[in-house]
Amino acid sequence: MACKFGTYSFPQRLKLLLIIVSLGSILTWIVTHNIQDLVWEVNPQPLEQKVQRWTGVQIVSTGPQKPQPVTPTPTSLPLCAFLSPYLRGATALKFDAQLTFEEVQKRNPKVKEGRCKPQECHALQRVAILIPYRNRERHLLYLLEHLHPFLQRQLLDYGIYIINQAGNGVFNRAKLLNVGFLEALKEYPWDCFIFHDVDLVPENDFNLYHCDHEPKHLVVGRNSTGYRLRYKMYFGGATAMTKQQFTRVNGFSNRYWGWGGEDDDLRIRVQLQKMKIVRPSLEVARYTMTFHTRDHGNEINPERMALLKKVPQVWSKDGLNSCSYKVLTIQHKPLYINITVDIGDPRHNPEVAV
Ligand code: UD2
Ligand code: MN
Repeated sequence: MACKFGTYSFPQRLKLLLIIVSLGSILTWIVTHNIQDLVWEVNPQPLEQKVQRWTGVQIVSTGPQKPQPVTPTPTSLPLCAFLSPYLRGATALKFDAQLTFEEVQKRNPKVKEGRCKPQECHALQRVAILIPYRNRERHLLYLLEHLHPFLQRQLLDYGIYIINQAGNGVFNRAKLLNVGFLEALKEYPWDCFIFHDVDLVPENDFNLYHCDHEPKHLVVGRNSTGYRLRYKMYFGGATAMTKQQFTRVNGFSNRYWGWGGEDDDLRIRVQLQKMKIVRPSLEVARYTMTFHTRDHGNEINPERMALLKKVPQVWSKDGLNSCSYKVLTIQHKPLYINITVDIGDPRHNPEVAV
């Protein structure tokens, strides 16, 4: 029997209309939202379960997982997926001796003045990569070559900062990173900071350059140490901390001039605040360190063991709140932001007197 709309009574027609309108709104809602993200927001799964489910790669972390800090969502774009669909996993790294900065620029047309963000979705975090630097041009080129595509595949809103120590005085990696943190925040409200050596190239893009609910150590293994963790409490090379986590520990100490100790000092600060260090699994947290010998001006710091003993007494007076420096130039180059800074020297430095 044919069913004509005209044969229904007025209340029946009204009911039918209501049902059609509700079904329509449900359909529109489903189409306009990224279901995967909604599932993640409402019912956050541990990272290791998500990675395993999507890729079969297992991530083990030493601490419990919680949802990431998320930047405010504009209405026009959906949130990016926590695990981007563009990730490739382990990649064989090649270092081409003929490579130039211009070539890397050509391969990364979306990068402008060292920054890039996804156009299709709203990034989960705003991430500043801070690289302490002096006179390592080739290492910088290789890092940029690999890091720009890596970070774009992870769908991050990111910027790469080089904090270049002016002059030939003793190198101070930690103080440069404090300067990078303070200066980068003057430009943009970054959520997350990655403190990154210039010579370490990540081999697997499942090593997410996101910050976690606890400070995260990104380098579990590297080629030069047979891909083994150097020691249980090791916190060097590349670490990720939110703005809040880094501020809570008062940043790095400014007092480590020359090689060594500053990474252990930061770890002690983290422990004093009862924070835990989390790490991705060895399978993904792998790096290639481009070969180098010890640089002039970065000789082993003989004071480092004595300094490490004093961390509980001095951390609150020595750090971000006592970091004195003079910015000489800030250049927005195509592939990175270069901050050249005079950080003084160990003899004429107020921090030393703590
Ligand atoms: C280890 C740590 C590093 C740091 C250092 C001790 C790893 C993978 N790395 O690195 O995080 O704790 O020991 O201070 O464990 N740099 C320059 N120019 C210089 C000197 C240093 O750019 O003249 C920068 C550069 O970013 C370099 C970083 O400082 O990667 C660390 O110096 P390094 O590479 O000489 O020390 P390394 O490999 O022993
Ligand atoms: Mn190195």
